[in-house]
Amino acid sequence: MSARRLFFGIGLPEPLQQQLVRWRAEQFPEEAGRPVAAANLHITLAFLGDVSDEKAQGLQQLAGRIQQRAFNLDLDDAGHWPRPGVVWLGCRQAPRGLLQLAEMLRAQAARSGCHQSPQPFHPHITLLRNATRPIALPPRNFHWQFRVTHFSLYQSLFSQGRTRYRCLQSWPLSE
Ligand code: 2AM
Repeated sequence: MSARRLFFGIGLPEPLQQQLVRWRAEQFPEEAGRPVAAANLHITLAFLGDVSDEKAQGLQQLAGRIQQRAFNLDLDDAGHWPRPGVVWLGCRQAPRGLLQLAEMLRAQAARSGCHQSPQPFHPHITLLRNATRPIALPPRNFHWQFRVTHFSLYQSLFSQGRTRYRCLQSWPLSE
């Protein structure tokens, strides 16, 4: 049976992706880690793993029933997780709408048999990978805000040494 590697997430507006990539190039030396491609910058809400088409359909139906209001997201925090080698951007105070949305998707995923990490949800945008060595983080004088008006289901594809995320379906949040 075919299975696809899927996750629910929030994409970033393209101009913001471009801004973040420019800022990252100014702030981090090349040897700090492997930069994530601009088009791949996103926030994961629930990682599903390898999922059959049948299970994916069920999860898509459940996602369509979620009723959640749009919210603003402030990107004003950054950090480094040396063990997975991730440098990330996030928010000092995650909006309640974001936490509720992730909580619902993660609960639906768990009930559908997709293993969910027991670690608390820490919303983040991965900026650099393979960043396992100590690194100086930029001063926290940055702040971007964007409005989250929808969430999406993505397929993670890996070919010719590159990861690409394909958006399979999006669901609007109410205004
Ligand atoms: P990361 O950026 O912190 O690595 C697609 O792989 C997305 O799902 C990434 O944003 C990744 O988060 C997230 N993810 C969460 N748990 C994962 C896992 N067990 N394996 C791979 N990716 C995972």
